[in-house]
Amino acid sequence: MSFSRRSFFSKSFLGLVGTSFFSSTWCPKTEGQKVVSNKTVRPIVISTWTNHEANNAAWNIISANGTAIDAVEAGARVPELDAADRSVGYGGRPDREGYVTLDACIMDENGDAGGVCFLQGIKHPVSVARLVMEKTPHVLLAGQGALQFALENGFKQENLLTNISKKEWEDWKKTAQYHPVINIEQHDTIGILAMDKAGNLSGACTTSGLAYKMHGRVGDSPIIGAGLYVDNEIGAATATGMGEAVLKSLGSFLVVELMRQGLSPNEACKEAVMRIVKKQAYKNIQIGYIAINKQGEFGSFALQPGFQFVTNQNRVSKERLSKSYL
Ligand code: SD4
Repeated sequence: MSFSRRSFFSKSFLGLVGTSFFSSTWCPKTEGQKVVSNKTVRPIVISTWTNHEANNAAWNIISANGTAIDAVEAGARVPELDAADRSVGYGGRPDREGYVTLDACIMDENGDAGGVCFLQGIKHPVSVARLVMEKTPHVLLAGQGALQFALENGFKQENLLTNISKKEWEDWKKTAQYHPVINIEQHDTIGILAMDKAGNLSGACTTSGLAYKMHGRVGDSPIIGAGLYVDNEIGAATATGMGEAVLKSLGSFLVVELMRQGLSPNEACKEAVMRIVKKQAYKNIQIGYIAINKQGEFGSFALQPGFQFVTNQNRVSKERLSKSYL
């Protein structure tokens, strides 16, 4: 049986809140443009690493007056289906037992969120995450339960382990040494954030996680506040890199809270990285944050050199190199 999140909550507290808090701060300027706190909305899409196609898919939705939530889902679906992206979805590197296990989450302008973790055999975990958000009273479904939910909702179970990922895993098993590889590929885990023409923010994050991780390991990417956080009043942030470090610092939530205190997206990402530097062993891991605020400003910061991200503020996606601590 599936529940409707909206009917579940509307009978409780949503009804008491009445009309949207946000709507009172928005007023139309000219057609297709709005003002937020007297500043013109500057729609934007930003994503981790060099996922130009993902960004462009998201931007196409934004530019056609679509919503940020539709845009980030469409963007995240691109690398999920791309066998050449070895850190996301189909073609992702398996865990040490040879299973491709997927983590994803999504969060919208209402503060609603959904996620799946340790999901196997489903090509679009981000879309399952969106259904968790929209059709259930829960935020996170794991493993077999997430799979069951996906199958009940029309997703097909398929083999996601490609020949090349299988071959590499078999080679890895000869030594079976586990150590993180920094910037393993330049088309790594995708975290994607968007602001639409109405000024609303959303984000998504999807990954096959660390290559050759322990079976059952879940990283930061499906965890709201760690791999992704969106607060429509303030901004949005997402993370890539060693999930354990992001989980221990609740990094994306931290970035958004730092922006709430007045830091720019760049400064907030930097401060979140510095928390890891201060409190954790950081020399052999990579962490990269990207963030946007309500004014459409973006920023990033990484622990190690080499972290790239892509922005769209118009049709053409632009690749950028993040500043870093080391
Ligand atoms: C994880 N944060 O599972 C993910 C991995 C990642 O770039 O972002 N790789 O820990």
